[in-house]
Amino acid sequence: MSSSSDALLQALLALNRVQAQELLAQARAEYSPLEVIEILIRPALEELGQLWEGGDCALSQIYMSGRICEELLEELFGEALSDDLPETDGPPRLGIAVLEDYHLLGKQIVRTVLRAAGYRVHDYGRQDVDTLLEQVRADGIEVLLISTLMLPAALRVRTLIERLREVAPGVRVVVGGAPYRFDDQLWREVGADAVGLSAGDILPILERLGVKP
Ligand code: B12
Repeated sequence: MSSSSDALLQALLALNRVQAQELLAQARAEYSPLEVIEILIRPALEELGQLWEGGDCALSQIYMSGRICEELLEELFGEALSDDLPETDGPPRLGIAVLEDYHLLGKQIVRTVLRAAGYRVHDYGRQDVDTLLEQVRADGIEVLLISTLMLPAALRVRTLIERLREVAPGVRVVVGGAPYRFDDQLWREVGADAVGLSAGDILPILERLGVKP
C-alpha cells in the first residue's frame, strides 16, 4: 500500500471528509482521475475491507467510507457520473449492471469511463438474474457488463450466462469486480467472454470484441 493510499485510509477511518478531499486534490495535481482511483481510492477501500474482515473496523466505518468515496468520485468525474445524462439510440448496445449486490462504486466508474470514451450504455443499476435477462433481451443488448463484489454474486453470473445463452445467444458478457481479481480463472468458470481487472480495461476489451463507440 502506498503512503498516499494509507493517508486516505486513515482519513476514511477517522471519517474525515475534508482531509480525504485534500488528499484527492493533491493526487489530481499529478494523476488522471482513473489513476487516482487505482493508486488511491481502490487500495484504501480494499485495505478497509481487510480491516473489517479481521474485526479491526466497524461496518459503519466501511459504510461511511463508501459514502465519502462516492462523493470523491463525483468530484473526480463531475457530471459524467450523473444518472441523468441522456441516452441516445443506435448501436452499439451496451448494458451494465451490478448483480444481486449493493457494491455500486465499481460499476459507476466503468460506466463513466465508457461514457467519457463516447460509448452509449444502458445502466440497469442493481438487478437479479430474472429481471436483468428480461431487460437485456427486450433492449437488444449486444455486450453486457457485470460488476460484482460478493463472491456469491460472482458465482451467480454462471446462472445468468447459462440462461442468457438460451434466450439471447449472441450477447457477450464481460465481468469485473474483486472476486475476479482474487481468482484469475473465475471468469472462465462462470462462462464469461472477458474479464476486466480495472475500469480502464473495458476499452481494450471492447476493442478486442470489435465494438466501437
Ligand atoms: C465499500 C464497501 C461496502 C459498501 C458499498 C458502498 C457502495 N456504494 O458501493 C457497503 C457498506 C454498502 C458494503 C456492504 C457490504 N459489504 Co462490502 N465492501 C466494501 C469495500 C470496503 C470496498 C468496495 C469498493 O467500493 N471498492 C472500490 C471499487 C472502485 O472497486 P471495485 O468494485 O473492485 O471496482 C474496480 C474494479 O474491480 C473494476 N470493476 C468493477 N466492476 C467491473 C465490471 C467490469 C465489466 C469491468 C471491466 C471492471 C470492473 O473497476 C473498478 C475500478 O478499477 C470491500 C472491500 C474490497 N476488497 O473490495 C468490501 C467487501 C466487498 N464487502 C464485503 C461484505 C461481506 C459486505 C456486507 C455483506 C457486509 C455485511 N456483513 O453487511 C455488505 C453487503 C452488501 C451486499 N449484499 O452487496 C466483503 C465481500 C466478501 C466476499 N468475497 O463475498 C468485502 C470484500 C470486505 C471483506 N474483505 O470482507 N460494503
